[in-house]
Amino acid sequence: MRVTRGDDGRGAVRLRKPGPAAALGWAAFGLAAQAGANTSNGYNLPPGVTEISRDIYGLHMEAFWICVGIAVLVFGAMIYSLVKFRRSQGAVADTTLSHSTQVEIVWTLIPAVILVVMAIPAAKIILKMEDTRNSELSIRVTGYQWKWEYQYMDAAAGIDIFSTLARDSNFARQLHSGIDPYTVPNYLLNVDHPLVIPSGTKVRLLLTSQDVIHAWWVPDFGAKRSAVPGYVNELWFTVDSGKEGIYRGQCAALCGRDHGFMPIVVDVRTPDEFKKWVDEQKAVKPAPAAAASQPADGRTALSGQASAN
Ligand SMILES: [Cu+2]
Repeated sequence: MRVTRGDDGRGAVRLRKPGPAAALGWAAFGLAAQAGANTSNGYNLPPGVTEISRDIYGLHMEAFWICVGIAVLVFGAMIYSLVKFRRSQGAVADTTLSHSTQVEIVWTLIPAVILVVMAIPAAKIILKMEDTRNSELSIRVTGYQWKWEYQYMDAAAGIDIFSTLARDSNFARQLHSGIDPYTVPNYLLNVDHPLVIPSGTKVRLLLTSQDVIHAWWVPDFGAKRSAVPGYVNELWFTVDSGKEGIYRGQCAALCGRDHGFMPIVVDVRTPDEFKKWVDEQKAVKPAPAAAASQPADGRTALSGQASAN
């Protein structure tokens, strides 16, 4: 598996052709490594660029080290017993021992304590993930077969973006396209219009779908949630200031034929740059409410709609 930063300095992923052995590695780790271009080393979860992603990483490592400790103790005791009490050393099996209440109490209590130790921080983080209060920017995210729509609210109200697979990836993926996917930067992980958000800002996504169940997933944000038709799910993240750049993810629910062709790209900018981008978007393309205020027949739209801008 080869994942390197591209020369655009913004977390572009370049694929280098793997050998036959490395191809297996791709199958096992490739997806996670590609999607977490910025902070994944390709073998572990990405620590990410949000408080939640670091919390999740911390939980994951805590559970990992508990597992390592248990493995060392259990396998250590097993190996010691096998070597020390082998028949060639004159060991004789104890055929009288049927059970020991003391040992049963101990091997029930210790795992229970370990579970509680793991559950308390996990519950705290779950509660924090659900707390979408005081968000500063809300964006309605709608999944479609097979693209995403981002409708901004709050200060960026009126901006409405459809985000679809980048054209070079789309051409290369066609059967008999003759294009080597390894020559396409960010193959299947690039879009025409990324989601643009400000850093250091609590961003809340309101997720829904127009057809089947999709899932919005950006590993570096520690963010993944289903987009279900008829429901609105919430998700929030605050990307650390100073961690501006491009972050990539994918639809994480098997949503049909082209499920693998609806990637997610998030362009994180400083609040000032974001504000500039919002102004540009509004200047280039009148927001739907603004457009509605100047219909062809000259009627004016509802004042409530116009004030949304
Ligand atoms: Cu999908």
